[in-house]
Amino acid sequence: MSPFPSTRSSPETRSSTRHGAGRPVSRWRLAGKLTALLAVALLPLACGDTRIHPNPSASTFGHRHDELFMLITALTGVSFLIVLAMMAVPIIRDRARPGKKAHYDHGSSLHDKRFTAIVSVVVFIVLDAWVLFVSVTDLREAWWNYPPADSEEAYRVEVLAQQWAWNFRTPGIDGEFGTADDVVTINQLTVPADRPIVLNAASKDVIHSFFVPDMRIKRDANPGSVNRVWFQTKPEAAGNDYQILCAELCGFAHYQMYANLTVLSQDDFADWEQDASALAVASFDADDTEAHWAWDFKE
Ligand SMILES: [Cu+2]
Repeated sequence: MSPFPSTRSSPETRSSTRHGAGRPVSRWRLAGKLTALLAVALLPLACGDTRIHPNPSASTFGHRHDELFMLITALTGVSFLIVLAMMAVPIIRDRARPGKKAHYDHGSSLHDKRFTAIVSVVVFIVLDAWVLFVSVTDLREAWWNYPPADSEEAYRVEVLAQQWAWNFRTPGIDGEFGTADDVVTINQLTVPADRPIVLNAASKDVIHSFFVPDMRIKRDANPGSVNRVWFQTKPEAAGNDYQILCAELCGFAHYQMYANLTVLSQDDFADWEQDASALAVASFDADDTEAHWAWDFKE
């Protein structure tokens, strides 16, 4: 028995062959419709419609994320078009026509094997290796390039996630965590512009994910461990507010788990920190153990 299906026409294929041979125009009509659909889908891109883009990056290294995203989109997009073209050629060239005899090929000739090997190697080197190289460079030079542990300039924040809110603790004027002047807030984080912001993220309950789309940062907040992430805003971000989201489906009210990030100019921030620390000291209650969460900051 041949492992291949019988090439004898069934009534169904006979009728479709007759249909295709008798009215070849219908395939062109189908191709026309598909092309029109593709054109409509790509129209916003051609018009430069910005609604499909996120906000421009407000952090100093966010553009690297956008460039990598565009690179991957371009590489996969071009590959997709090449594959489509390679499928379209035999579909059109070898379509059913009167007198056209089908040719069966197992694709196992030396030429076919060589072609497959070359395509595989090119795809691997051009797509995978290129994307890997850019990604690792970006990680080394930006996302993993944390400010030094003794950096005076870095502003440190402890982030404690819970179902379904973000708790923030900043060290206050004394620069020490776990003291009376710690500024503790819920769903509101205020930071200085154009200074490295180093965050420690942890969770009280389940896995959450600290996500600031406009800064192009995202880091899981896990129970039982502390994860670091950092960013630095551009100077022009001063005076703006940005969204902080949870990017991990963390339960019933996950969709409500968002906070506000306020970026102040360095002068405004100094005033704000002074006032906030004074308020924290005034309202400090040594017996309120629930409010005294803090950990040794992980540099
Ligand atoms: Cu969450």
